[in-house]
Amino acid sequence: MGMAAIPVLFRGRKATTVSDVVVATLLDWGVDTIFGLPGDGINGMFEALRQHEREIRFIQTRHEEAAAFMASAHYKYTGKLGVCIATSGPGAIHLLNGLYDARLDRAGVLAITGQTYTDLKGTHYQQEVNLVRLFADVAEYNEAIINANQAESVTDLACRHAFTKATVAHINLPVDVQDQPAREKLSHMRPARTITSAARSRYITVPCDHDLEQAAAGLNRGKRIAILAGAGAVGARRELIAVAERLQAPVIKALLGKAAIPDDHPLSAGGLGLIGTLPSQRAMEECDTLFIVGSSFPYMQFLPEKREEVTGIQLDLRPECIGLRFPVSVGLVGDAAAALEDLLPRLKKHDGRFLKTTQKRMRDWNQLMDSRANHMSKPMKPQTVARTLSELAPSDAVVACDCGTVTTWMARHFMIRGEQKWAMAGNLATMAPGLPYGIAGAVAYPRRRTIAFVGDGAFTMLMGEFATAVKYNLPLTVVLIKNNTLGQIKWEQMVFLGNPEYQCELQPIDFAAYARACGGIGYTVDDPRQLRAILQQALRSPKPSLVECITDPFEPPMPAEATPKQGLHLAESLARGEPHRGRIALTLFRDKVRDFKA
Ligand SMILES: Cc1ncc(C[n+]2csc(CCOP(=O)(O)OP(=O)(O)O)c2C)c(N)n1
Ligand SMILES: [Mg+2]
Repeated sequence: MGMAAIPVLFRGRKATTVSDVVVATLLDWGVDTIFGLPGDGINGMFEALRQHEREIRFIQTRHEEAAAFMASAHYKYTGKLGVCIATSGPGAIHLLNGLYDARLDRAGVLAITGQTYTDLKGTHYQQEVNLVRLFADVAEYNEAIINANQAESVTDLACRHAFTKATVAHINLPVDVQDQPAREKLSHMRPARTITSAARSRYITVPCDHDLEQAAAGLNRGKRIAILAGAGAVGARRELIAVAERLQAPVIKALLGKAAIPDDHPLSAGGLGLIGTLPSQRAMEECDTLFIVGSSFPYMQFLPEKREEVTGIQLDLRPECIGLRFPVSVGLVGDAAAALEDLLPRLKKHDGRFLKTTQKRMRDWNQLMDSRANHMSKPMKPQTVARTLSELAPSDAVVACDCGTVTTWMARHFMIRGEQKWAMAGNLATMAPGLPYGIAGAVAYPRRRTIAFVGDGAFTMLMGEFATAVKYNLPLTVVLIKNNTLGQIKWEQMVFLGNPEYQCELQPIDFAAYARACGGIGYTVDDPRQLRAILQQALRSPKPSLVECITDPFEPPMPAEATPKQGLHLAESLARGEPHRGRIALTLFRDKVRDFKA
């Protein structure tokens, strides 16, 4: 195929095949990194990528799911389009979980997949899966390229959708089409050819004056204002602080908004929800005005209960999200930084009583958290690991967190400061992205240290990617909480349902030895007195490192304020034959005694 093809000049580059056209179009969109794994359904594209290897860095993963997570994280950390590529059938199927993560958290990702030969399609040929149908739910733009003349426009539009709408786009290329000459005879007379371009516009959405006035009036009437900041507020730290300062409003952070303002900032009331702080919960209960900035925080039971008595005001980039979780009287549609800047001069300085109350509670809360994290006895507490890591992490560290009890420990005990970046799979809340996110962070920021905080269950799902980190010699440290259990679910079975745990125990793995087997550096620590020195070493390691932290499996990730019903459920599960009831009762009792002291 394609031997007789003569290169054509395409956007200033030589293109011989359709694959060259696709790659040249990606370059035009500023794509410099691509994550994936080859296969016989996508080899034409790989030849084009090989020819452009100096312009696009290829990161070869061990599993396509990881490639999709990396593309998602690439967008989350850098704001640049993430691209992943996989072969037809199985490779493409593997991408799906990572693509759903991107879709749910609004990360701009393009997925490129292969397909069987056009003349065999529909004949039950090997690896034939209808990928356009399969991707229909996850990809907002979703097209097969079946004709050479489509390649440019479809690739342009896929990039445009993914990038400008922060969503998932998918293009699917049959094997034979990948190798076709870059230009075919036109199949129709007029118009000659659809012309698209990679021209990007730098536009900023700002709310209109009328809405800003309304919002300011509502906020100026408020006596006890709470701000809920989410992912949309992350790029607007300066503006958010200025507005919160003027309103004397505590800033409560949804987990995706953890880096919106530093955790040690006097305005911060920490996180919200099951993994949140008590002061933020109290502020939600007591506020008369709730200002939501860039968040669609899903757990509505943690938002003010007395909806009629609380004025809701919301700022979001997407008009369809206004009023999504809480009734609002004013919706500001726009970019958080620009809108907050426009809002500021219209706001009057508020009285600081409500903020002071929250700040006093935060001091108590932080003391309680310190007491939970400062344990020098064995078994080591997972909180101690998160807190010590927080103290040692460079102020420009790139941080990734997986899903599990590890999320609670990081949410509460890792204090974001300085220029640290923070990402995780928020809305999909899937296990396994921790390591791939860490890799994507380290690829994008080779001069910083990237830290992936993961559980033993989640890490095991995509642990092959540690070899990827070694292959590219990335400045990555994996901090692994080894409790030999699917901790989060164990506690949910007990505390939410009152059942004894079932199928949560994990067969232990020597993860430090595994890290070394991959060619990286592996440490094991079970003594909190050695933790600091080992973490320090790992964070400076010249090769990718993994610290396996053996921690207390009986440490419960309890909500800031457990309900009596949850206590009852736990008691029930113990009574109904929870295998570890003795240890659990003891741990809980110790926690209670400590809390009283604190
Ligand atoms: C792909 C996937 N499967 C299952 C779940 C349900 N789930 C959420 S957390 C969790 C346990 C995680 O265990 P581990 O990684 O060991 O972390 P730990 O909770 O022990 O800290 C499970 C099974 C999920 N969120 N995603
Ligand atoms: Mg675990």
